[in-house]
Amino acid sequence: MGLFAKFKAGLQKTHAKLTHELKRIVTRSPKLTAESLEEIEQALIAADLGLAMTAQITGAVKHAYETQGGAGLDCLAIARAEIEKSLLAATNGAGGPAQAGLKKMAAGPTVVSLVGVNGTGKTTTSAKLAHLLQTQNQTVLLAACDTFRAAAIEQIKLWGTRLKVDVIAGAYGADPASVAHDAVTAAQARHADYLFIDTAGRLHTKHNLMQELQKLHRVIGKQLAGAPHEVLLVLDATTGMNALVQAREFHKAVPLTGLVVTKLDGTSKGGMVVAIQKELGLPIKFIGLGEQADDLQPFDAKQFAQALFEE
Ligand SMILES: Nc1nc2c(ncn2[C@@H]2O[C@H](COP(=O)(O)OP(=O)(O)OP(=O)(O)O)[C@@H](O)[C@H]2O)c(=O)[nH]1
Ligand SMILES: [Mg+2]
Repeated sequence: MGLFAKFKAGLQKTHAKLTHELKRIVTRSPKLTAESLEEIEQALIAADLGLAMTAQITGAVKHAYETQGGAGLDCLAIARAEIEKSLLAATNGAGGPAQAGLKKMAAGPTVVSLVGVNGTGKTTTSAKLAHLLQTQNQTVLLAACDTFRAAAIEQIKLWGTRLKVDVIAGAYGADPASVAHDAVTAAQARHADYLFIDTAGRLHTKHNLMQELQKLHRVIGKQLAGAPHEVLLVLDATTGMNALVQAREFHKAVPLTGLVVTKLDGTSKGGMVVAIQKELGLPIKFIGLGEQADDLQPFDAKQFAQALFEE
């Protein structure tokens, strides 16, 4: 399957829900009325696009109706254009050299920390990212900094074996910051291009979790200037708008550089990608479309909007 085909297949559920409802509304009443505009609004909200995006789309539909009249008014095309515009606005301005959407430091390893609540896909995404960068001839290392569960260390080691990527790990219960420190040392010694740090999603309390992350980032920041160079929040698309709340909390504790939205393959809530990017102004860097190593794609605003609306 080609890249776009895979992207589209993964977004099929979101696409179906969104376009089916919009088509039903415009087919029934081709002439825009206050009532049909309200229905369009409801459909957009139901697709988890968020209030701000919904208002932008309905505003554009209304404007088009008032200036061009109802004949040939294509609601879907308008929605697609507005979504694309909004996604591009948050994606732009990243700047600097990049590799597959990630910053790339001129010298020394680029350190990428993956954070998020439990079960969102941090470990899987660390492995997928290592694999993606490997296919681009980058040398990569993984750090097993979720030391809170023994199984978490085993899980990432298994990925390492499968992908032939070295995993720097400590003992179960070890200080995550000290494992991260060892991993940065190893990455420097081996001249690795990228180091991906898998972190815990659950500790005794949420306060602990945020403090651990802050400490981990502080420790490696002292060791290597600017590290972690990327802090990616991993969000589970199936949680819909809940992800927005998580994103706000994490962003306050550990300044994020971008988002990864996973499990888009299993949900019709794909619209939340748009809502979150719009509300937080943080770029979505990657999306997860399955459980395999190559089921991760750099986010592409244009393709995303196209996959949402195109037949
Ligand atoms: N369908 C699908 N499943 C995914 C995706 N990403 C991750 N998963 C699955 O989600 C589950 C949780 O993934 P993990 O990577 O273990 O999540 P985590 O954030 O590391 O979880 P904790 O370490 O418990 O905090 C696993 O069964 C993954 O295979 C995705 O993009 N699509
Ligand atoms: Mg994990």
